[in-house]
Amino acid sequence: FLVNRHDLGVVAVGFSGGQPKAGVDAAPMALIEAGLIQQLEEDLELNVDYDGQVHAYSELIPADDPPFRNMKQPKFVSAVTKEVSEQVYSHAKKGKMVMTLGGDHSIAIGTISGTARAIRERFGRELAVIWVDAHADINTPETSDSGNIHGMPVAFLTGLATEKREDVFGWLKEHHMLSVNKLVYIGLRDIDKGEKKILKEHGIKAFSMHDIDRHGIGKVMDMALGWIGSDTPIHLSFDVDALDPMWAPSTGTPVRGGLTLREGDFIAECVAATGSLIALDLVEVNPSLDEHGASDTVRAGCSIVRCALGDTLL
Ligand code: B3U
Ligand code: MN
Ligand code: MN
Repeated sequence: FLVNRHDLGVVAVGFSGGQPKAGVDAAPMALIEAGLIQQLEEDLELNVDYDGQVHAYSELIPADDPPFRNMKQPKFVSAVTKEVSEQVYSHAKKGKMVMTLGGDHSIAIGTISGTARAIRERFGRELAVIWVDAHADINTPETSDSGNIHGMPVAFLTGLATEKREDVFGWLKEHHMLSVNKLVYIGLRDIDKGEKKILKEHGIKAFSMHDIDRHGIGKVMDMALGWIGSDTPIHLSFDVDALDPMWAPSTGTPVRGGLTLREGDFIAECVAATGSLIALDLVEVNPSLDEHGASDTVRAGCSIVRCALGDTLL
C-alpha cells in the first residue's frame, strides 16, 4: 500500500568521504558485477529503474574542505548527501521502493532524509528506521573521537546534531528528519561512551548482540517490529559490519562477535514480511580490504538485499 513493491529505484553511491579508508566507493560496482541487479530482475521479477551509473560526485569536491567542529571533509560529505537525498526522493515520490548501494554509512544522511521527505509528502506520515550495525553511528561532532562522519549520520537525522551552515548539513530541515522513538538498532557491539549516554538519555530502542544471545533473533525481531508498530513505513539501513567478520570480513571497521549470515538474512526477511519496507541501504562493503577478493562479503551483501526485497526460501 505504501509503495509498489515491484518497482525498485536503485541509486549507486560510490562514496568513501565519511571515513578514511579507500575502496568502499567500489562496492556498488562489485555488487552489480556479482549479478545483484540481474538477480532482482530475473529471480524476484522486479522492474528496476537504475540509471546505470555508479555516482562518484567528483563535481561536488570543494576547493578547500578543512575540518569543522571536528568533522572531516564536512563540505564534501554534506554536498554528496544532499545530492543523494534528491536522488532517493525522486524515486520515492513516484511510489517506488528505493535501494541505495554505498558507499560508507554517511550516505544514510541522504537516503533517509530523502525517504522521510517523500513519506511525509505522500502520506503525511513519519518514517521508522531499522539500523542494523555493529556501531550506533550516533556521535555528534562533539562526542566523536574520530571526526569521521560515517559515525554521525543518526545524530544529524534525528536533530541531535544540528548546524546552521547550509554547506555543512544546514540543508537538513524538519521534513527530512526522523524522531528518536521511531529508530531501532539491531546488532550493536561497539559503542562509544558519548553514544551510550545519548542512547540512554533519549530512551532509544536498541537490540545489542547481548540481547540477540539472550532472546534469539526471532524474539528480537518480534520486539523490534512491535516497537515500530504495523503500518509504519520502514527504511532498513544495513551496515555489512553488523555481520560477523567470519561472513563479512571486507569492511572498514570489522568487530568480532557479530551476526551470522543467516541472522542477517533473517532480519531482512522479517522486515520484508511486514510489507512496510519502503527503502533499503546496503553500506560499508569494502572490496579492497581482503586479499581473497571480497567475494564472501559481496555475496553476503547480495543475499541480504534479496531477502529484504522479498526472496523467500519456499
Ligand atoms: N564510533 C566510532 C567508530 C565507528 C563508527 N562507525 C564505524 N566505526 N564504522 C566513530 O568513529 O564514530
Ligand atoms: Mn554504520
Ligand atoms: Mn558499522
